[in-house]
Amino acid sequence: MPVHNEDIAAVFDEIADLLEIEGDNPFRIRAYRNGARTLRELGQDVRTLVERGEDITRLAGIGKNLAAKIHEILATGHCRTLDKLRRRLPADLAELLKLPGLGPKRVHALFHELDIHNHEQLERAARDGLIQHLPGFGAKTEARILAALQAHADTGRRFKLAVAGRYAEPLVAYLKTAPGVRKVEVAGSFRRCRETVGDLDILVIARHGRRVIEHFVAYDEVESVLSSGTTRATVVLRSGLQVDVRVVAAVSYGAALYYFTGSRSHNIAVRSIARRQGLKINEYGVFRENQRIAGRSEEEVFASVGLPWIPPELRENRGEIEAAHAGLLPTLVEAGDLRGDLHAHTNASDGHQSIQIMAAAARKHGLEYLAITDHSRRLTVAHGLDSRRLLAQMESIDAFNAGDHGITLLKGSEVDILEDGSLDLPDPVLQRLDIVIGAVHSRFDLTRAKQTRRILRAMDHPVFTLLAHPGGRLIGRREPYDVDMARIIHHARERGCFLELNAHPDRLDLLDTHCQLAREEGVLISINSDAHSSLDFDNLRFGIGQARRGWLEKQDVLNTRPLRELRQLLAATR
Ligand code: DGT
Ligand code: CA
Ligand code: CA
Repeated sequence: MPVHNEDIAAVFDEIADLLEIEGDNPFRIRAYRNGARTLRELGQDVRTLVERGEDITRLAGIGKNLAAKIHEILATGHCRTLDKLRRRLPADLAELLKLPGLGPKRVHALFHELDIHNHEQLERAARDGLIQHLPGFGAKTEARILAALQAHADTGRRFKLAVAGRYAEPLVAYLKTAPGVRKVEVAGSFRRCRETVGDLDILVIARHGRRVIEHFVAYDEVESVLSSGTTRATVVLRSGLQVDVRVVAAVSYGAALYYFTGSRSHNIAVRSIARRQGLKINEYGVFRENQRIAGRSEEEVFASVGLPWIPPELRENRGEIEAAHAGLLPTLVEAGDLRGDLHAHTNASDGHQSIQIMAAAARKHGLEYLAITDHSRRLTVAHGLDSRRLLAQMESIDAFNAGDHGITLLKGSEVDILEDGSLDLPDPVLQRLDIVIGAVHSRFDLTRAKQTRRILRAMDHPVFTLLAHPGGRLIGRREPYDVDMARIIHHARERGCFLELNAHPDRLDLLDTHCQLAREEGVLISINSDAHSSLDFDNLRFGIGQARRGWLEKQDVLNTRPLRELRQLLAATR
């Protein structure tokens, strides 16, 4: 059975979770998490590297111990350390970690204090009011746990876009090797770049459907076949991801791609326009009476109802049809438009690499400038920088910029916004930076009024440049904090500062709808990688996808500006 990076990363994450629940050494726990992250972000399968005999300990975060475990998992499909941990702890305990708001520390308390190790026991204890009395919990947390259990029961599992991509890519390559296949494309929410996808919808052009379907259901990652016919099949992969494959003829391809790209509500709106024109749209084509008038390409389908082609990311029935009619569709920002990245970490705080290595990687990614923005002192878990260390880093950056490296580094800090809205470094130090990113990393539980006031106050600081990950969510793990985002966007405009769209696939924060709002208000958005390693610049593409969903054009994005212009804009915030 092929083992993917994701499988090994999941093993490492589970080890880290279980160690943390047991209360093990934080450094050991972090080593596993870092290893998992490296694997997830590696551009190729680690299996290939190992097969080629390469030394994988040169990867960031992979030491001797983790390298040995990777070899073990590749060779045996098992990891004895994990097996042992699992035997020591109840089997379903790790499931509790998936509930928003429950980290290993809390699960540790639930397990050791109340002997809770599954959803049912948790729900019973929460209903009985036992949880609010545990140290580190409270009535609010208890209520939130109940709500999370409810939400968990309601929604099936969704996959983060980046994770779904890791399964989609090899599967698409595999389908292309089926007999008679001319084209394979992923439609659905994946093509619309939604932050999470429920299932993959794959379209194939081929003459003989049956052979393609036989090939598909024989894919070695298929766990179960839910349905299978002559032109379509639905399977579940070992990862739990469901995949629909449909084989269509070339004359219908555009219509099928259009139909299965969705969204549902966009399709319905366009179909009613078609109906008014006496046309019928379905996945086989556009028909007048029983005559097919379009269907080969999406452009043809749109043109048949009098519309220009609409980019998939906009197809959410949020005004794109009206805009298309009026000739007012935005020219969406593209990956190649980015000139720099304004949020990156080094090994001075919780990043993995030096300033030099990060700069070289950013340059290789085609960027002209990179802001080094390590954490401030308050974030001790991330080894945040105090004034002295930050000043020393600024000197290294000056020294770097004095050389000729084909990229300019900007001096920055991701400074904690404290509970009262003040910033976690003294003004004289902040004033010497090119860029000050304010970030909320604590007290996510403040009331809406207090959280909003806290952030507005931080933005009022004369050196404040931009607000990091404005909503504070971690997809599938932590809900955004409660805050009046419309007010924050409006305030950014008045104050003349910027908002970040954090491109990390676990964040994708600013939300698409808030990007749209920011654009309407004229607030520039910075699409930032928040890179913690040299591989993370690849994540910028997810930020681009999200920005496109938020209707952003090149001119709406701060870091599409050349350095000179950027400097002027930064200076104007002060
Ligand atoms: P997901 O999978 O939940 O992330 O979201 P989608 O958008 O990929 O939804 P999915 O997989 O259920 O269906 C794929 C596309 O097929 C959907 O975006 C639009 C189209 N579609 C599915 N069912 C219907 C329907 O009942 N009416 C219309 N108009 N389109 C549909
Ligand atoms: Ca889907
Ligand atoms: Ca589907």
